[in-house]
Amino acid sequence: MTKKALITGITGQDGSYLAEELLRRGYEVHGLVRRVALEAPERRTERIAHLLDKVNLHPASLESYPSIFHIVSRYDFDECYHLAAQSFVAESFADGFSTMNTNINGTHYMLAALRELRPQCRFYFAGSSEMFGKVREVPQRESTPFHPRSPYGISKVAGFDLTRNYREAYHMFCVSGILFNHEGPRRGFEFVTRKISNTVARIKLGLATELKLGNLEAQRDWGHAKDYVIAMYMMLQQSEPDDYVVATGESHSVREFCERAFAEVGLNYKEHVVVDERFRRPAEVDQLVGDSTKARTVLGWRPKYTFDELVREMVQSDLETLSRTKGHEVSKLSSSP
Ligand code: G4F
Repeated sequence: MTKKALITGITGQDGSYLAEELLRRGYEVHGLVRRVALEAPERRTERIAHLLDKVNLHPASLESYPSIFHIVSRYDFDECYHLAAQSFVAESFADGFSTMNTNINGTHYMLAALRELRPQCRFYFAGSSEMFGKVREVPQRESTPFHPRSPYGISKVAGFDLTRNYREAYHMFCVSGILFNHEGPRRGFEFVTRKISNTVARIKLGLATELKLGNLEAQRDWGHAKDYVIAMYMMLQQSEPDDYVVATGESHSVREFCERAFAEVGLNYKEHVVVDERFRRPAEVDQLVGDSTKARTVLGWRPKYTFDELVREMVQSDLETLSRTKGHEVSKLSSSP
């Protein structure tokens, strides 16, 4: 029988790659989206524009239990991937209350609705390496204690604890993926990798001259989102529910990311990157690097993309998109009277 999956956050980077992966595997894919997304689909469902006739979108809000309950009551879901969240760490410092509300209550609502209506549905929670925060050991693995450093990180620890509690208390198949940073050409512009790749392309095309960044020394374990959604799927196919770290095991600084991205188009980052204190955070997570031995041995997961391939794909993709737009603008200008 065709399996039914529900993805919250289907319009985001991970949701769009996951929807593609599940459709490829023959799933009936449902997505929970905010009503505004359905009202302005050309902008808000951009990442899944090519899938719109293949997926079923349902309006609901993570802040409203009745709206979630209603969707869950209508379909007999086999799997639920809960990816929706306020996921920008800097924004969580600006408005910690909204981040906590959406991320903690939203997760609790999903779990409570599933427990009530679909206790057999397998549940994936998008945990984060931000939960390790001020890291207690290097590299970080499943047993590393959490020490979150932002309202976002705190909300993810709460979501992780809720997920484990539903597993232990109600014997539901609930798992958390502790995913380290995962990027790609569909990444939002507010995150550092996309900010860099996009600005590099703009500088190359003469549309900008400088790139303003905060902490250049922060180190992250950057993988490709396409590889990471496969790990999510694998976690829900196991015989027993468990939590897994998903990471490449390689760490690079923001500075190194800049160096590689500018080099990709033959430029020197030192001539364009400017440190702007406004982009520093009140509390920083200095170094993240994951040990994904458990995911590699138990799930058989491993990343395909290297760091260089990731940076290249992001820069080239932005260059192509912007060149097309720029070409379009130039031809519009030359054809105007
Ligand atoms: O790209 P970022 O904003 O990602 P961050 O904070 O590591 O969080 C991302 O990964 C987590 C997984 O570990 C997710 F849970 C989370 O939802 C999100 O996807 O920042 C990366 C680093 C930080 O140290 C930041 O301080 O880059 C540094 N940075 C330096 N200048 C900057 C900038 N970050 C941003 N966004 N913008 C800057 O101008």
